[in-house]
Amino acid sequence: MIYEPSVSTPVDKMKLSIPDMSCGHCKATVEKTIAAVDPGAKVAVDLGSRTADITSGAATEAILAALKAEGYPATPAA
Ligand SMILES: [Cu+2]
Repeated sequence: MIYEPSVSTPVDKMKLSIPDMSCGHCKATVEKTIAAVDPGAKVAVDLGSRTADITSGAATEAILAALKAEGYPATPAA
């Protein structure tokens, strides 16, 4: 049986490269910023590779704009 979660908004997975993220404080700021855009977003920050895996119904552009405003310019990572 195929499990199909029922969601009211389209949810996308995205991976972002956030090169200016270097410590736990940055990680917290990035998580807080993304939560401000989409409180339901799931965020997994990897400080080692300076990337974040995000599952969110928010537009990628909205998240990128919010991160840039907080001082963490990000780009979609492959
Ligand atoms: Cu930091």
